[in-house]
Amino acid sequence: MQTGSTFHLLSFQTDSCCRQTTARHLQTTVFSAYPKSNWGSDSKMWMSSFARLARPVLQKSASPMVCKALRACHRMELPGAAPSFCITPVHVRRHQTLGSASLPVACHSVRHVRVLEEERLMVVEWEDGGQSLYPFTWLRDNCQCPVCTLQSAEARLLLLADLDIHTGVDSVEVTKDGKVSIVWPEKHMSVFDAEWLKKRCFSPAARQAMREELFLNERFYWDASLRIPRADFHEVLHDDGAALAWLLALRRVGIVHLKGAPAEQGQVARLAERIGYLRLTFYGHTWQVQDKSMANNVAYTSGKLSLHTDYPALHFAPGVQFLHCINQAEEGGESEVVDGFHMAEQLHREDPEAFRTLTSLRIDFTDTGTDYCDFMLQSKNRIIDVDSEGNICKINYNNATRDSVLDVPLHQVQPFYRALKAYVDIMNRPENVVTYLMEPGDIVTFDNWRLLHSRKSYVSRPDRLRHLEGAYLDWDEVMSRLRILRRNVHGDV
Ligand code: OGA
Ligand code: NM2
Ligand code: ZN
Ligand code: ZN
Repeated sequence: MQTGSTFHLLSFQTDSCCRQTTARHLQTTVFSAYPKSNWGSDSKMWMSSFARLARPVLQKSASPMVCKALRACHRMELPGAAPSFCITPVHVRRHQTLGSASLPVACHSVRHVRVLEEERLMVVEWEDGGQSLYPFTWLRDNCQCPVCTLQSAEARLLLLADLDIHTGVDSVEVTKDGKVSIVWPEKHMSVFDAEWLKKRCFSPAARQAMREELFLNERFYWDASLRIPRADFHEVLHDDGAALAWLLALRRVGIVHLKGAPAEQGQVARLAERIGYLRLTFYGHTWQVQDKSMANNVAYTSGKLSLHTDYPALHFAPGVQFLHCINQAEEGGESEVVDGFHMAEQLHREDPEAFRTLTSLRIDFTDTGTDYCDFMLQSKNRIIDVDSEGNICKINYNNATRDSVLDVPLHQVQPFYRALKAYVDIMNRPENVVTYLMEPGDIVTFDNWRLLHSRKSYVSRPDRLRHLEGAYLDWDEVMSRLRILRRNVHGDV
């Protein structure tokens, strides 16, 4: 998968004025913004994005799941506040998927089943005319019977030592209740549910749909025109629909403001408990951002913090960050955020050489001190991390903890600085930066693998000490809660 380029698309808002937007208008906007030459190969992907984007506006054609998530999204708007879940204009990553979150739940019936002996494949022909192929080995490995599966744990009992990876089959048939049954040479029998098989089809499209359903990797890229999604703190704590909308936006947009928390310590821990558990680091279970004497971190001063991700001194930086404003400074202390993935993609387009440098060199970070206990961290991280398919997946950059040890060949030192400057210059452009001022009771929740955040310097007065409380979580736990909420709210996944 190439690293996707972005397309300036459409004005997409879920506020009342935009709900009046007609399908025709949206369609025109979407397609006129999309390079015509790409309509052919990508039109399917594009239509799925279109459906996903347009549905909140159209509502009519939405699946029950999307409708419910939507209703929850609308609840995210606060009375009297500016419409919150607005992304105008949106950059949507070209790598879009057939996200099953927006796919209607279909009923798949088996018309016929047969085997290809030579290839050791079972062929399922579906009522809708499509067909799926399943390797014998995979079918035997995934037998769902109580001997092969511990049903209470939904976990495999069958040992790999007992799996014949060259197995044949004796017979296959469609049962009266529409399932697929297989008799194996050792006379063991497996019965597979049609819907279960369909979801596990090995076609690229089915795999992509499943991947999106499980991991929700589709993202909305944004710039300075983003209106940060908002939700009510207490609603998120007590209402599953609101919590689901919060986490969906956190995943797709990367940042959500929660309003209305009590302006006292302990709230980020409550919020973390809504998900599961928080991520302990050397700065404690939660940590207090204040101007401290003998500060063990530049964050604990009143100075400016340039755009950074937290904790690149760890090889596995925290995926999600909560920052709760308990007290704001009288002067200064404003916050800024940028979409680090979008900025990296822009760098790729403008300066591919710099992009290659930042995605290949492993840069040293360090953090030494005492807090929860004493620590002496060293890490080597790529500032722009890409996965095996070339997709940007994590930003690791804090200029304060970037080590003076720079373990790169001499001739790459200057190119490294040039590349880093190019990336930082792009993210500092006013058209890319969203600025806001946190007020007591606000909690900003954001994707620490994707966003870079900063703070302007502030003036601390003894009677009005600036105080934020922070906590980290990891994406595994957040995604786990998101899947459970989706299942509970929609009951169909
Ligand atoms: C931090 C940080 C932001 C702020 O503590 O890492 O980014 O507004 N703080 O103080
Ligand atoms: N704090 C806020 O990378 C960093 O050191 C970020 C972490 C001190 C927990 C700051
Ligand atoms: Zn079995
Ligand atoms: Zn920070």
